[in-house]
Amino acid sequence: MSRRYENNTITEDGQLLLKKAERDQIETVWDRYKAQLPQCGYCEMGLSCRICIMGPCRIDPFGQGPQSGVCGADADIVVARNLCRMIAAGAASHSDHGRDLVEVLANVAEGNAPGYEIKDKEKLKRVAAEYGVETDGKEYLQIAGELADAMQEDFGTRKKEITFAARAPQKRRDLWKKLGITPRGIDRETSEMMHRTHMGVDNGWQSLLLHGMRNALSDGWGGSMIASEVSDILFGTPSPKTTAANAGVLKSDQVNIIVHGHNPVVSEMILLACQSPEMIKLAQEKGAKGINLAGVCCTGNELLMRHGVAMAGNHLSTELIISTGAVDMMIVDYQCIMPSLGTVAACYHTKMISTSDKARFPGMEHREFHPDNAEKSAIELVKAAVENFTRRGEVYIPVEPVNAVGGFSVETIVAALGGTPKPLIDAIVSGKIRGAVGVVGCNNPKIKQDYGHVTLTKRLIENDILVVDTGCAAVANAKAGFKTAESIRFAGPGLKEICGSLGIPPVLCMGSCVDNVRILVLASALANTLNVDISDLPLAAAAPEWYSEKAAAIGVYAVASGVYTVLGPMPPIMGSMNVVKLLTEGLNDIVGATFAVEPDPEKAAVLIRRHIEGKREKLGLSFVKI
Ligand code: SF4
Ligand code: MSK
Repeated sequence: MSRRYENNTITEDGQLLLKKAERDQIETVWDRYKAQLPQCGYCEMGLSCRICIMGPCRIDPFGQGPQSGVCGADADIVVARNLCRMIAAGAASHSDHGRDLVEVLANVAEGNAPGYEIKDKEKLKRVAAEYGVETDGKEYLQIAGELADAMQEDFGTRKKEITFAARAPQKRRDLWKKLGITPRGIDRETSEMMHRTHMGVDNGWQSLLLHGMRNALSDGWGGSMIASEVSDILFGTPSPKTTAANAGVLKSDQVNIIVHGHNPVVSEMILLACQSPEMIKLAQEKGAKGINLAGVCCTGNELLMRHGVAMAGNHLSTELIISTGAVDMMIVDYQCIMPSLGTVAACYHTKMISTSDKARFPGMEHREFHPDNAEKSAIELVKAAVENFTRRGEVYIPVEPVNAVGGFSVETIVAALGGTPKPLIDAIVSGKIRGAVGVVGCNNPKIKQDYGHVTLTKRLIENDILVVDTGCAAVANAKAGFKTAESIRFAGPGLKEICGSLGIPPVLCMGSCVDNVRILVLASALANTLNVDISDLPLAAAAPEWYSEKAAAIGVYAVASGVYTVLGPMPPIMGSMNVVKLLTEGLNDIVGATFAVEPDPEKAAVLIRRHIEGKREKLGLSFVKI
């Protein structure tokens, strides 16, 4: 295989499909990245500002040129403002996804969402109780309606604290209160962030960053947590499912439909339509053996968690999956969908469909999904995909799929432990498991695809550190074969023993990007059992290949919740040493956790191991000096 392809991705399917894409003269994300080089140094350092029309302005990092923008903002202010706007955009994205689910819940309650139902009634009651909704003697649909109303209030109504903040350990909540960063309302914190970063409002780089934490917390303990919980209520709380991953999940003799994006509202209906006997019969009439639904990115993770639907790839795979020529239809909702996909699809027979009123793409047909028409639209789309099967040309599916197990919700993990997190704590105390790390986030062409996720995960599990993963990292680790019962061979002796006795892999898939909140809930359960704060635990997070504003918000809510977080790619902050020092050192004294940036996953593994052993030492547990 040419070095050219090996430099872009570690995956075999990716390398083979890159070769095909080149032959088919398809421009990919790697070609476009190369064409952008060298990227703007001011922007990379966070030193350019285009917030107002007196600008755009640049601050000279070498001290030779201007040291402030036209308004007088210096490097610290410009860098902090830019970072805070990233956080606001990320928090808005995941939280707006959460709002869409609440609207579906409300429509189900009103009987306006045919095809949708309340799948997890017990969870509906549990969550309703957290919101103070009386459940005794009420019908489920009434509870659903009242819960949807109460959740809507978390978005906009003036409050002292959003509801799910009560899930955090008391010590953490007290700290947030002391710092004045308790999230009050989901939309409110994002809106205030945009206000503060307007020219002439908050020009304290420290106070801006403090509010950045509050804004991110409103996502982690608010919008995203609502998204995960309502998804479970509507579509079922995940439990372990066998599945498969990589481009080999496409089938040459079946109609292949790919769902891409984030929100399960569309993909769940597409799944039902694919299972319809009428559609399967139609597919057979057209010469196909059946209908094969697979996912890419997080909407795929949602289906994998609840139904074991296979994953064709992650963020950087999306163009390559189309270049197999085997995709009869790709249906997208929103987030992380490259605007290039329509152009790639035009080279093949693939039909591209956009479905959200807030997300349009060039080269895609727009078929808007709403709760009242979703069931009918899904059938129409699957029918169109089946009919498109007959237009297929040459198909190239270069690899066999890799088996995996997914679907580890907190409920499942606790059930596997016998109904309480105590066995996990015992394993940590005994040192058989040294700690746990959330490996999360995207792909980014600046890092060889999947190299960061897979290398870091491998190093952690072989050192007896349990890995939980989400998002594109979860797909990378599935493709790498870390998620079957046999994968315990990659684990160190202690982790191998524990996972072997529980029958679970050493890398547990906890879902999509919004499902990072499941990790927060698990961390809180561990902290509460031990009566300590999250920051006292031997835990860490890593986003080895992140690219997205949503990942910025996730990283900030992880740190603000007390979790040490190692980023692969450098965020645009190098223009201000004050901001860098605060994020990588100063936050330790403020929230008990910091960021580190380390693009080399081998070195990131050492940083994380050192951190975990340090926490073990502080807790009085056996520790190793690293
Ligand atoms: Fe320039 Fe200040 Fe306007 Fe930014 S806000 S563009 S630094 S004048
Ligand atoms: S899809 S946010 S590329 S993880 Fe959630 Fe993947 Fe990152 Fe999107």
